[in-house]
Amino acid sequence: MRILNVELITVSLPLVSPFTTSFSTQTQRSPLLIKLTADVDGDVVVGWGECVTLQDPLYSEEYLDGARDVLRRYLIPRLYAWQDAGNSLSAETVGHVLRHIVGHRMAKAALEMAVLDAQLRASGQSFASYFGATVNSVPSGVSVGIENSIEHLLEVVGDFLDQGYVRIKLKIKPGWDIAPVRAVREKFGDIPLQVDANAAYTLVDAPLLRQLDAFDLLLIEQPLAEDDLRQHALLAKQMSTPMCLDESIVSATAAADAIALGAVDVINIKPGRVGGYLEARRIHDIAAANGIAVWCGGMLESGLGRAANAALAGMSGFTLPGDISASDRFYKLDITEPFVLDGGRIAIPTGPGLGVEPLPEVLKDLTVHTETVSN
Ligand code: SMG
Ligand code: MG
Repeated sequence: MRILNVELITVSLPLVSPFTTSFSTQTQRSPLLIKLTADVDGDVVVGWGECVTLQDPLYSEEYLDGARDVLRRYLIPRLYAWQDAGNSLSAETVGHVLRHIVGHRMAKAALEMAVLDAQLRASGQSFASYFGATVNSVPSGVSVGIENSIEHLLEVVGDFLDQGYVRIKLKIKPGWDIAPVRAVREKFGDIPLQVDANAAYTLVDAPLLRQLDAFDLLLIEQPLAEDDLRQHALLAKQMSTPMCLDESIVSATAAADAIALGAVDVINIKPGRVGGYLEARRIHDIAAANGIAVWCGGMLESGLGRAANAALAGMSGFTLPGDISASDRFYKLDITEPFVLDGGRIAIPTGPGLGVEPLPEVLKDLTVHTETVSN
C-alpha cells in the first residue's frame, strides 16, 4: 500500500453521565481519529484508526495534544519516508518502521489500526477474520465508576444488570473499596464481579486489600503503580483474589516479565496501551501459552475502537467478558451506527476492515479539530 494522505480528526463526545475513577472524573471524551487514504494496488481506500489517549496524562503518560504532535511530526512522516524509499507498507511492518520512536504506544496503535483497516478493506477481509476470531459475538461487561453514595451505586449497578450486562466491574480507590463491594455482593448475590483500582494503592495496603478476598471476585485489576511489577508479585502471594494487570502491561515483553515474576494471573489487553492490535494479539498468544486468561479492556472507545476491540476479543484466549459495552453506556450519539446489547453480548462486525465507519453528518457535527498530514 501507498499512503496518499492522513487526516487527524479530533471529535468531542459528551458522556451520558460522569465517569469517575481513582484518578479523575471524565465528563466528555475526545478521541483523535485517523482517516488514512491509501492506494492499494490501484484502488483508493480509506482506513480508520482511533487513538485512545485521554485529554490529560492521567491514565498513562500519553495525552491528546501529545499524540497529535507525535503523529504529525514523527510517526506519519516515518511511514511516508519508508514508502518513499521504495518499501511497501503493510500493517505488519508499521511497528518495525516506527521502532526508533520511543513510547507513544497509543499514537502508534492508532496509526497501525488505520493502516490495517485500509489493508483489510482493500482485500475484503474483516478484522475478526484477520485475528482468527472463533465467535460472532462477545460477552459484554460494564465498568462502573465511583459514585457519590452506595445507594446510588446500587441503582446504577441494578440498571446495568437489568440491561443484561454479564459482568460488573467496580472502580475502587482508598475510602471506596470494601464497603461498595460488600453492598453490591449483598444486594445482587452471586453476579460476576471484579474491581479496578487504577494503581491507587501501595503494598502497605495489603491487609486492607486482603479483605476483598471475602467477596469471591473474578479479579482485582491494577491495585499498585504501573512500574510496581515486583510488588504486584508480592501482593498476589498475599491474596486469593486473582491478580489482573492493566497499566503495567505495556508490551508483550512486559507481559512475559509479569508472568515470569508471578505478578499476574489474568491480563487486561488494551490494544492502545500496548502499541497496537498486532502487539495485543502477541500478548494473547503469550498468555495462552502460559495458561493465563485474558480479556479485552476499554478506553471509552467510539464505535470504531469498539468494533476492533470486539473483533480482537473474539479470539479463543479471551475467556472473560471484556469492557466492551454498548455505545449508549457512554454516549447518546456514537459516531458509527451504535453497538447494542443483545442477550448480554455485542455482535462482532462482519464487513471488510472494521466493518463500521463514521456517519458523515455525525462526524461533521462532533469534529472540533482537523488537520492534514501530507507527504
Ligand atoms: O471503555 O468501558 C470502557 C471503560 C473501561 O474502566 C474502563 N477503563 O482502567 O480499565 C481502565 C479504564 C481506563 C479508562 S478511565 C477513564
Ligand atoms: Mg483498568
